[in-house]
Amino acid sequence: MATVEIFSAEVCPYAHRTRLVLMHKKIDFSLTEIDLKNKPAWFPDVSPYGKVPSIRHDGQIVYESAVVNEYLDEVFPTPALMPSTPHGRAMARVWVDYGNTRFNGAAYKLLRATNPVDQGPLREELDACLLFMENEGLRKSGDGPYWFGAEPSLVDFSYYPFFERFCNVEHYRNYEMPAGCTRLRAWVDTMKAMPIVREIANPPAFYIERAKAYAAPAQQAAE
Ligand SMILES: N[C@@H](CCC(=O)N[C@@H](CS)C(=O)NCC(=O)O)C(=O)O
Repeated sequence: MATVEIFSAEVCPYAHRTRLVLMHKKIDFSLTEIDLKNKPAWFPDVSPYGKVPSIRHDGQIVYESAVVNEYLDEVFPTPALMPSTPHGRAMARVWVDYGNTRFNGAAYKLLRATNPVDQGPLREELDACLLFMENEGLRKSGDGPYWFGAEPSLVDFSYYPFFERFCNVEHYRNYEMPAGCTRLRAWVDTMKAMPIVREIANPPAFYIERAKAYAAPAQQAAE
């Protein structure tokens, strides 16, 4: 039996985060794909919130991707995915939180806004989030190519899945990252080139098709 079981869904960026952490650390794991539209009756036993990802390790369940990833980093300490100083770790948690509470929401709100009148302020909100990540994050945290310098961290694996899905706002909202986000663009390229990222990456068409139901419901109804 594998050391860790992950309950996952291919489409889910949060599960994608944890899959990358498991792979980067070369943890022996098995993956159970959950159909989120038809969850198995036993799913609440392994995921009390009813969401992916969750993991089972040593007979115990851990859920919420940010918590799962820190748990994995603690239990399987090499290669370390948190900075070595208390302040570095605090900042890593700030950036994971920024993704969860601000950036991810801004991107999804724009994608879900089918009314063009609503889209203007949401574009500005997403611009502001990306510029904040560029200027307060990448430009202040080191020379790259990863978020905190030469080695990847939990911050890199927490953000990357949302950038693999960035094609959705580009496709459905004709959105472009602000021109000033040069470090962010270079960071995306660095992440996309990682062998583990490439191993499980999906092409833009995979995400664009799955986002259609909420990003372009009229288009879907017409088909
Ligand atoms: N805060 C959670 C979010 C996880 C999440 O929203 N997962 C979605 C799929 S992307 C899910 O399982 N949704 C099923 C549901 O809510 O019924 C985490 O970081 O793990």
